[in-house]
Amino acid sequence: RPAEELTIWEDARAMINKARAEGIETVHERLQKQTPHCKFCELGTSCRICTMGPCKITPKSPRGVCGADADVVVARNFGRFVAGGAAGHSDHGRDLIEVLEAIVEGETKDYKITDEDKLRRISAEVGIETEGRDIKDIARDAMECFFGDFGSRKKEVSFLSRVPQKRKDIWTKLGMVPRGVDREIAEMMHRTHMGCDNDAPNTLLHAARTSLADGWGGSMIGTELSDVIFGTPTPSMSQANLGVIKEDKVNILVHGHNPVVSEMILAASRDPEIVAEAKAAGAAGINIAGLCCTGNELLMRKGIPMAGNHLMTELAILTGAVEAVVVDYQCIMPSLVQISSCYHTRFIDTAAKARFTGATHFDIHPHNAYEQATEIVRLAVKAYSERDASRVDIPCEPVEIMTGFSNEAVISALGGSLDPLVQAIAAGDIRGAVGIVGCNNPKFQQDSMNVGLAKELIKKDILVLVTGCVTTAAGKAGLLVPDAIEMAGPGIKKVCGALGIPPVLHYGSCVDNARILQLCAALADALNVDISDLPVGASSPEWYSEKAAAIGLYAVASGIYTHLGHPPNILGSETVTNIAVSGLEDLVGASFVIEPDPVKAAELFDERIKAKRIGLGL
Ligand code: BF8
Repeated sequence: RPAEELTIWEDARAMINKARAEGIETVHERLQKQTPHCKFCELGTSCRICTMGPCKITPKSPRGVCGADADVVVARNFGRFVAGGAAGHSDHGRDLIEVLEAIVEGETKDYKITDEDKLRRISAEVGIETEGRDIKDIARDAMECFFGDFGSRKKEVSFLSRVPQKRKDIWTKLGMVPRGVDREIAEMMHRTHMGCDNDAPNTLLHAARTSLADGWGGSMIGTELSDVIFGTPTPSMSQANLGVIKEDKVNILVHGHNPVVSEMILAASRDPEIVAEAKAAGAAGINIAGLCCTGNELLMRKGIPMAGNHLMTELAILTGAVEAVVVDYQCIMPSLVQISSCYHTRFIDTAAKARFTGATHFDIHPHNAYEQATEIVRLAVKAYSERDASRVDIPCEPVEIMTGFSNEAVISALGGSLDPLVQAIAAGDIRGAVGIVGCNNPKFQQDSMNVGLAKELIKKDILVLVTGCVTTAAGKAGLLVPDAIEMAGPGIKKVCGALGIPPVLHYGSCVDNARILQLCAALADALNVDISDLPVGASSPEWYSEKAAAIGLYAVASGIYTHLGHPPNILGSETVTNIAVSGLEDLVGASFVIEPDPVKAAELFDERIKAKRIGLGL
């Protein structure tokens, strides 16, 4: 298919065409070779859970060898899918606790507690005594508390202290209170073993519980401790698109999710000795740019520019100007190793749990992180001399973006409380808010829905918050700058114009969706209602990953109406599908809605928000 059909972006089109001219395969060619996909897998009706099978459910053979019908098979598959996503986010969160542990135990000089106030604040929230105590003692208690949230000895994860009582009551009634992160994930694996949970609705309730352990547990811990260790984001300006890669500099792209590695690469790139080495090699300096969520982490806290989102990761290397891609984990296509090998690009992996055949491995831990990072940056400097100038093509100039909207930053911009936001919502200037989050998926024209939906919503005076890969999409579309109010309705224009902020706010990485959960909880408390009563929604238009499914489900289970651009692989069960798109509404006050057209999706949000505003008497 022509590049114009695959993506809305000029920089991506140029690189797709370059790949084709150079005979380099990308995700788009591989998708074509994999199409048509297995129908049973698409419907969720193939089962590979035991060796009496594998089975597929058909009209002629409506039960697997064990006797499971389509409902059970689909629910089991979906449950494990969500558990995979919850595990990814939460294991990331655990890595932050381990860094905090290394700080507390004096095992690292490379990391420190940067935001002591935040550590005191979140510790108090989870019941730790903070008054008059040394910060290291508080940190030790926080570390123990959060490690405990992963285990089996608690009745609920600690940040449930942030959940409105009405919501907690719903979860208690449904047996959905998340007790421990690892516990819910392990129990999901247990329940979906042959011969356990053979009742689809019951399996789905536990899938929801597992996702809540992610959103209010693993992800929230990840976000909050990242702020404690690396600083709580404040608004700043940066740039996005492939134009952030600089022809005259040593370019290092950081890719993956956890700021633990990328922050060290950034620090090492500023080491005067290494910068001098880069200059001696003929470069004007060292340039760090982000991809995907670790890019979001550096963008939020340090204003580091964003080279691209998920479907830009292969294409960024095709500029021919990337000396090194340094990865931690998640959403890193293994194809990046092959594409790097077509150029002088060094592909470096850093996590024992995410090794890539053909990569150069650096084993990064809290005690050696900075020293390893300096070696990595030096490798990139060395690679610079091997760059083939005739193959370099940086196809555009970067666009400006505003970033750094943590809840703390928003509250401070509002003068110290959420009241002005509540008033703007009550007055109807801001009619509601929708978080647009998640991925790219080569099954869709890249970013057409991510951008299309954001544009439609702000026109309707619905504030948009973006995280994950939607960030770069919104940024490239010019939506992340204060001037973008010109594309918004009159109410948003008035409120965001007065505050000097964009109508689309960058709220961070995918684990940072926990920030949006916290904001919703605070708004519900301010209005003395449940989260499901708020005029808010969530959307993941172009999602692909297990993590996005976990996010979608914890949003719904938290009472937030959630739109997806395409369904998960559940359509083979009417029972499961009906629960997802309507049954959950009765149980948790929100459900999923599937709509591939961004204009129609915006209309659905509009109707929902209208109804919720009427419900609140607005
Ligand atoms: O966690 S948005 S493609 S990079 S899964 Fe992955 Fe999706 Fe991007 Fe971040 Ni989130």
